[in-house]
Amino acid sequence: MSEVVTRATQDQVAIVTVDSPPVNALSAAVRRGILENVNAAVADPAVQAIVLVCAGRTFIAGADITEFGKPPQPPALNDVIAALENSPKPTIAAIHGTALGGGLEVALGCHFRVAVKEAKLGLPEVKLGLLPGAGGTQRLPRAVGPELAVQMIVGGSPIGAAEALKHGLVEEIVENLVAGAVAFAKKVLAEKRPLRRLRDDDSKLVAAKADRSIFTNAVAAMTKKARGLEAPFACADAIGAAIDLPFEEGLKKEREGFMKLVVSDQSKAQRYAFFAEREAAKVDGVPDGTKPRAVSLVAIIGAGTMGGGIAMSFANAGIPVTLIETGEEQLKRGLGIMQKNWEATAARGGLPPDAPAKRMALITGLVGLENVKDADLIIEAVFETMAVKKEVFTAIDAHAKPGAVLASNTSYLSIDEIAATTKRPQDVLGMHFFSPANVMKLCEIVRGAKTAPDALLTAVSIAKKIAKVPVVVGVCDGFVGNRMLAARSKQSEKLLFEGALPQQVDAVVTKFGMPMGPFAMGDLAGLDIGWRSRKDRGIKSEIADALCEAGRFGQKTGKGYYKYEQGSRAPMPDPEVETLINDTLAKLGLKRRDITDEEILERMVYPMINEGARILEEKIAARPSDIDVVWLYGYGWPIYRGGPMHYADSVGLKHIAERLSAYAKATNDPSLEPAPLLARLAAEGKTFASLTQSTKAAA
Ligand code: T1G
Repeated sequence: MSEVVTRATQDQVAIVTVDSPPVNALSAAVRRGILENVNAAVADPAVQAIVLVCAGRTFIAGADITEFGKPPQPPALNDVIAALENSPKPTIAAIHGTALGGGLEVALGCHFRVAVKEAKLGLPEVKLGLLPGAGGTQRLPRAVGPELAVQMIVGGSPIGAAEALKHGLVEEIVENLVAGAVAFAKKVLAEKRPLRRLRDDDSKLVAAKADRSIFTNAVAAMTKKARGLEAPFACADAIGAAIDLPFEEGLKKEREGFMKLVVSDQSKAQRYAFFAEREAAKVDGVPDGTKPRAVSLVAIIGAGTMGGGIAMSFANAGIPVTLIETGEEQLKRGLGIMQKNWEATAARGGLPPDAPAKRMALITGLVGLENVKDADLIIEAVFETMAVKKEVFTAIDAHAKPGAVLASNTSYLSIDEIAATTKRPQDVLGMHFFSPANVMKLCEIVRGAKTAPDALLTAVSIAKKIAKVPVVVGVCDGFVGNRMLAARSKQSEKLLFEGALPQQVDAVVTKFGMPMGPFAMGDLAGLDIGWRSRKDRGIKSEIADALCEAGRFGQKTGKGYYKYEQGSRAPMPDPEVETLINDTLAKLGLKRRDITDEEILERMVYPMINEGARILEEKIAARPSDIDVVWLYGYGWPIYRGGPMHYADSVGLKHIAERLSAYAKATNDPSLEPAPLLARLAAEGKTFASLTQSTKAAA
């Protein structure tokens, strides 16, 4: 019999327990175990009802994603579900933790579901570029109605037990999981309740069959933000089949949709991103047994845009914050913005009405750096110059308690140089958040030369606690993300000098799937910032300089690379800019040439990949997938392309190396020559992913 699924009978109720850590995923062994034990319980005359429950921290969290792409092993999940649904004895799923994907589909195959109040139920397959492939698109609409089914399947977010009860997805909330489920089973038997096979119950589809707009409106609302993605629309089609077709035909449609997506590049990229995010949190070079330090109070220095956003992230996670500013006025302004942000979210229904007050209560605003004295973690988010950083770190070094972790939110500067101003460089590191810090998920954790392993683990674990995605990076100018962005910005500027227009470059980049192109981004950030720093450093960028000399600083002046209508952030191409570019090039004696979209895309992406290879050579990033996680969660890289390094492997490193060499010669820019690592992998016909595979194989 199965090792991962066991069965015990209690009071005529067979309790089938899945125990396959970490998340009871539906591996072949688990599927076999459930099927064997359900069949045995059905055949056992001493059994009147069957409860399916899981050991460990959660109910089944889905199919085993690591099995995708491999030859399928029996039994098929649909056969396991059919055994539960066709059982002549009541089958009850007892849910705790997260019933997700195939796990919820198994529960939907049961006649009844009960859950503890903390449980979450969802079909997140769309986040893996898939659709629920074991009846979820046919049974969930029958359980909760098409509207909520569309939200849950096309959106991919789970619902809580209370909402599941309200919509009839679960029959009862139980205090104690197993005892509650057994009591529920006894009630079903005592009341001779008819066994509810969702496949036979179209009652919740009637309204949508009569008025399809119930369904199409829900789909329209949920696919508004699905630009470039295939799975959300395939999910909607499958749910549509539940409304239009008999169950078995709908199931067939679902299967066709699933089989198409599971082999798609998009799903491969999204599954890669799932594991990449989890790999990123595993820090190399930390001795086994190293424990993170306890953090119960955080001090944040600076209540500006970044400091305020960071403070909100901690309060959102229930962690108290001391917010420190140089004066009452700055403090008041910072606290005011945080309150307004929370109130706006609550007004949109994104937070319970009392949340803003509760979260504000976790923030203590104080003036004076001495107020860092009780904090376990101190995050500095002040003006981005080394002089100011050193002044602040000298002060917090004097006041902070022993064992506190000192973090800088710098996005460029050397953590080693900052750490050297303190007597405790082992406690210093970078925690680089992205704006808006209360929204963006990425946190680059910058490991200094002297950073202690437990300090590092403290930053990684606290970042996860505040729902950030931590990636550990080394010290260099711009760390991983901004360093690669600089390589792209250099090319976007050169393309203008060679003949492209801002709107052409931005159109190529957004068509590729990025949220915004380099020139619209420049206008958003403000062109005057780069202009002032160029002037400070005595360097020129003739086109950008000419724009600024003409007062075109971007959105803030209503004109930059684009023009903006009053109150609008929509970039509109401006013929004045083309004239300005032509005049500037004429003065420099440069001629414009036609540049293809293909060349623009390659020169926007390949130099970044090349820089990524250098970052790996220098061990600034531990693995290619870490670089991808940085771009996915910090720069809006389209999830269905998996990240720059994964994308490079899908294009082929040989082609990329050849194109880079060609551009290096054509534009007389040696920095475009392929990095040694890229050149080697290309020559050996290998991929970036092979680097991690060989490391894992060696381990
Ligand atoms: N398959 C394989 N491994 C999984 C897994 C899964 N479904 N879910 C998690 N893991 C591994 C994960 O890689 C990590 O491993 C460890 O478990 C802990 O995970 C037919 C097609 C459940 C909410 O999309 O959302 O069903 O890094 O770090 O933060 O229709 O894991 O320790 O080696 O994330 O507590 C649908 C995916 C699948 C849910 C727990 N299901 N999982 O979060 O832990 S497709 C999902 C999660 C499907 C059917 C279809 C989360 C979690 P390692 P963790 P966590």
